[in-house]
Amino acid sequence: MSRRLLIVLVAIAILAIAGWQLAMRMFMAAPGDLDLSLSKKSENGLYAVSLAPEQAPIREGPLESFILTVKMANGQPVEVSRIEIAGGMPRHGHGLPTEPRVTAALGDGRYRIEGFKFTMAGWWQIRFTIEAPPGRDEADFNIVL
Ligand SMILES: [Cu+2]
Repeated sequence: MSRRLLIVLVAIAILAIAGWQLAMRMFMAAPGDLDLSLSKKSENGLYAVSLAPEQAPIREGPLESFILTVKMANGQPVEVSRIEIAGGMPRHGHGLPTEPRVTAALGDGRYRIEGFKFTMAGWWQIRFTIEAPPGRDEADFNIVL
């Protein structure tokens, strides 16, 4: 093998490794401007929704539960008839590995939601769809592990 060919091959290998590392960083990283707030208005402004992990910090691996609090946007109580839960990792194109569900209505608009399992580090998104007399509305939360 000529010295020149060897240099070209080494350069290609270095570029390939750097490219791979950059790709992996993109794959793992959450966008820098991600909204990490755990209290917000639902998308159409109907409800004030907040999410509190029952264990802190949220860990990769074990089952996790949250308390979701739903009120009218002005803070008044609302009779929630249904909460749907969806989510996943937007950068990875996969959903939640488990099917979390509401296991208790605790009063004052608070609901315990159990059965989340964050199987990988990175950016997770959780979407709650809330049904109540004022209408159906969604709230998305971002969690970065
Ligand atoms: Cu993933």
